Amino acid sequence: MLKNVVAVRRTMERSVCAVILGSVGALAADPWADRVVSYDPGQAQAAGYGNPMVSLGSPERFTGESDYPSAVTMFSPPFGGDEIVQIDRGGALVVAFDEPIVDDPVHPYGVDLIVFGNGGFMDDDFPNGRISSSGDMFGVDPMRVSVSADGVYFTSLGIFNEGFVPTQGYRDVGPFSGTPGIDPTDFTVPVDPSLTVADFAGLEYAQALALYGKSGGGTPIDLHSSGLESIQYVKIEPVNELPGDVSVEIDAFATVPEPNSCLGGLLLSLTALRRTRRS
Ligand SMILES: [Ca+2]
Ligand SMILES: [Ca+2]
Repeated sequence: MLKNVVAVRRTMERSVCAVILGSVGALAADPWADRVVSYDPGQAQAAGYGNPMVSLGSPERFTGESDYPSAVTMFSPPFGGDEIVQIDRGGALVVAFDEPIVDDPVHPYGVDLIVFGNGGFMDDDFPNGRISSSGDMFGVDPMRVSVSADGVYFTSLGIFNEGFVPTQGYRDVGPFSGTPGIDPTDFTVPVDPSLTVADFAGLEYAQALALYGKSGGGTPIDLHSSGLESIQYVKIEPVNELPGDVSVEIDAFATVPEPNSCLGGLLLSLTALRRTRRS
């Protein structure tokens, strides 16, 4: 439901200042999706949101560079056509990772994969950042997530909420900061998957941030129900059996690194390499 998101953004009246962003380069190994295998935009994908390559690489930490620059926060999700890709009714996006994503029960909360969309909380006290007592959100859409080890046979993990928990790019920025922070969140740390919208309802920004910890949000996904030891392919589809606008927007995919790792992603890839050699 992209239109609502853009509409909300366009009606926001706030100071706009030009920001030149230095790129935040990924360190060493890469926890993000590496290749687009296929993309079918579906029936009525919104113009300007049809580039699946934007789902590769890191989730966004900053958005709206050309018109409404803002740090990505729980109130200010990414909205650019160079940041998110839309999948409408009947469509699908399939991405591949170079390294296997392992179903590892010792991952935090058992979460192995995190999917980032474009959901956000409505600000009940704009621009100070307070979630309404009913937890009103925008951009959140149900999505079907399927996974595969070989790219041929896919197993559905079920339906998840794209956009919940909203992406948070930094721990030290205001709800609509026009400049990036200096304390980035960790997009490979999942939020507690038992969190619901009700847990956020009525919270002030700082209180809601506390529920993230170091996490940058995203939809936390446990691969366990697939029955697969590891996977390398992820498919995202709208829930086509629902009426109305079923479109889904995807910013990025992240893997959760092996625990007890001081170098996080680097060791994740070494582990994957070792497993590959053993098999
Ligand atoms: Ca969405
Ligand atoms: Ca993106």
